[in-house]
Amino acid sequence: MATGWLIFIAIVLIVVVLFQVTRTLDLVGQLRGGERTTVEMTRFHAMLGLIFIALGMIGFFYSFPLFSDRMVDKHSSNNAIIISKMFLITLWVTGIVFVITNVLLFWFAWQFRHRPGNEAVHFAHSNKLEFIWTIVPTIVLTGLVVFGLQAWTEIMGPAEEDATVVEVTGQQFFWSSRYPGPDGKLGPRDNDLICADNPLGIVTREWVEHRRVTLAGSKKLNHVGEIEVLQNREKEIQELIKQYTAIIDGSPNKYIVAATQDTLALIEKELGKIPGKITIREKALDRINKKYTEEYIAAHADEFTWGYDDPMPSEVHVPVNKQAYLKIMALDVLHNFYIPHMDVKMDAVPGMPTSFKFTPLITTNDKRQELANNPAWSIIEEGDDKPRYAKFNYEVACAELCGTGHSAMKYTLVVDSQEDYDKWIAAQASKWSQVAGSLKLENGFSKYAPVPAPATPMATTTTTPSDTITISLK
Ligand SMILES: [Cu+2]
Repeated sequence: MATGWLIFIAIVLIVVVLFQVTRTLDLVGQLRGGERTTVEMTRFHAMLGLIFIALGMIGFFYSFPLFSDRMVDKHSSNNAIIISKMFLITLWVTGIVFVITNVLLFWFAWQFRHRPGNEAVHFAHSNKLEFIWTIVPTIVLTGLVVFGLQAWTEIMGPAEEDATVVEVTGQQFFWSSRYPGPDGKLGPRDNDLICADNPLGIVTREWVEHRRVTLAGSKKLNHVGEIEVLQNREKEIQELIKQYTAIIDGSPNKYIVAATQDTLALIEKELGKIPGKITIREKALDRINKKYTEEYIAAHADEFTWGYDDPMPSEVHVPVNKQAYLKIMALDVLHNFYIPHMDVKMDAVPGMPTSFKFTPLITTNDKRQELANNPAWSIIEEGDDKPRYAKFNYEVACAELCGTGHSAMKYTLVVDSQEDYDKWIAAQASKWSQVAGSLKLENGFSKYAPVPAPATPMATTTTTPSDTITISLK
């Protein structure tokens, strides 16, 4: 640190000295007058330019080996290799152009400096020059774009047949993941079916009926739907407004009046929002009723069973050295699924599924072993019993500012050996089939019976938590 400051101060002093020398020469020249001084000054300045570019170039090339260890981490995925290859190609091309143009710039200033009898050539236009400086960059840039497109398709193109498919969904402020179960198929999703019990809106016969019941209510199940709850709340507030207004008009106590006015303002605000909430639910119910007719359900009977066996684990696991294909979605605002170690980053956009693929090259365990050699990772932090490397995990971070909880929106990626992965996914699937089994229809529709919860008029988003369905709420 101290050396850095010393070098900085030395450079500043050299600049000051040069400035003073120039000024002195200038003043001496003014005293002497005439052409000789101009020639000397120009020569001096052109020389400074040459020194500048020479030192600059030495510094430029010296910095590469000096900082190379800080530039790229050891590659943890094939994407890192693809991207750093592209980066190196671009660096070489632009580096060569940079060196040639800058050396020429200062060399020309030296070579063609003012000298007595030296006349500059003037020409207004040259087709040949225009042609050269249009064609050469065009060819070079086209080449770079083609390399870029190649890298793009390698990361974004269709996945291999046997790739591990994972669906991740971002919402304020967490990630959830879903795997195709033993049937190898991810169940379809529908945002209209999203409720507290079915946070991803997975489409099965039961979830469709569940959402109908939670929206419209059911006499048979003794359950009041969300729409009715809201309507009741609306009436309740209107009644309260009358009572509060009477208090405000009639009370002689100014403190009671003020407090009542505050409460009144709050419930009026709530009342203002209710019609919008009702409309959203009515529209969703309308779409559900129009779409999921008995004929539609019968025609898609197969598809509607895919969702039963899809495990939704609390972290993403993928096997090493095998392609992983990630389907990315968002439920509310823009998020971004970013795994720094794997060099993958993708926006999660509501209403527009995105995807990418990558092949992890080193398991989490091997990465820990690798980090054990790094002094910074070998320390045991206060309050811990293990060194840092033992707790290393590939971290997924939301890379799109998405609200107040953005910084906490993290997730874990575990790269397993094929053997470990097979065990893990089998355990997930069997765990899931036990709970999801209770969702399946046994003797037709009547088997489905959400346990009705007493409707609470204060709650505006009441759903029916039921023994058979809350399992998806992990
Ligand atoms: Cu986010």
